[in-house]
Amino acid sequence: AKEPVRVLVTGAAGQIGYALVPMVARGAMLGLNQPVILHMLDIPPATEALNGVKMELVDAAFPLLKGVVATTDVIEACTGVNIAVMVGGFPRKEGMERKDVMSKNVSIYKSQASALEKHAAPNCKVLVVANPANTNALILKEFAPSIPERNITCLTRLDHNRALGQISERLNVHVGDVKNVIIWGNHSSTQYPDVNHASVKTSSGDKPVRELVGNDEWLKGEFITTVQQRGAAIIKARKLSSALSAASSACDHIRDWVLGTPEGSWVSMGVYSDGSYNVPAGLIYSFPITCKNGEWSIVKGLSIDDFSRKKLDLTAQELSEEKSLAYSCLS
Ligand code: NAX
Repeated sequence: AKEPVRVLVTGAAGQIGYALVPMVARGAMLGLNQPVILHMLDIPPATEALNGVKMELVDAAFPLLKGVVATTDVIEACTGVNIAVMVGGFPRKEGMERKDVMSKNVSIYKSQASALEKHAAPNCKVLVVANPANTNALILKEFAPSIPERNITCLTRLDHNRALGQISERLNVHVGDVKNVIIWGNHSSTQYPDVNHASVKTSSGDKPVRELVGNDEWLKGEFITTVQQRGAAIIKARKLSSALSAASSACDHIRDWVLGTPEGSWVSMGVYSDGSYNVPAGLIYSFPITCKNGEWSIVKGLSIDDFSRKKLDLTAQELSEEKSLAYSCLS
């Protein structure tokens, strides 16, 4: 039998946590033949709620779930974990300054970085979900210097999946037949959802999305803003932010990273920039990514037109500003 993989979920008593832990326990993240041990971390005010989630995990009698650690102790939570999904963070509340929210998250990610560095399993893979996701991941990277930078990523797969969903609805094709959209940049409203290299599988081969849609005005306008603002639309409808789609996309992100992307297709992941596509090195930026043998690589050599170039630069600019703001919170 396979050894269980230890999966940490921080913020596990929250909304996304509640949707995510049963998916992990059912094999949606690591496969249907991979046993798991869940490590759930939250903060002391959420202790009771966290224990409630643990009770439900026991009650669900998941065959793949070999153990549950539910704790408010960061070290206990991080010890021996192979995968860390960082969902816990400080939310922006009405009337708060950006800098105050940043400062709270910088201190959370700084201390959790140290705990992961000291106590996680070697080669632990980290996915940051909590906002500001790219910059939280960057802080985590800076304060866990012995964790290889290729092991620290942030979630833009939800935005990627939203883009696939919009194309599928527009063309009335199955979402599984749409591939190779790209989310560039920040998980924020400056992100650039790009369909210039996307295609749809048809009975007569793959066809470019741009050709099938045949309406550049929609692709350059409403499509982009719908994807950028989808999070706000969900909040308006549900009075709560996206949770099941975020949890499902987090599973997609880790599954593809560990088990590989299908031949000929890529996904979007926030990763440490190496300067590809003239994106400043040293930012956590979302790129088109393929994965193989547990390692990701940036898809190189795609053509970038003038329209796209401006959008790639704009979201990089925002990330550079966030980085400066985060650093100013450290002093
Ligand atoms: P909730 O407020 O429901 O849950 C957050 C949980 O984190 C709470 O239980 C809280 O007690 C816990 N927490 C706070 N500080 C902690 C700490 N220091 N250590 C451990 N746990 C801590 O928020 P939820 O809706 O679950 O969203 C979680 C995060 O995901 C938010 O930051 C949100 O902005 C972000 N999102 C990111 C997305 C992405 O695509 N990257 C999409 C969905 C979501 O908006």
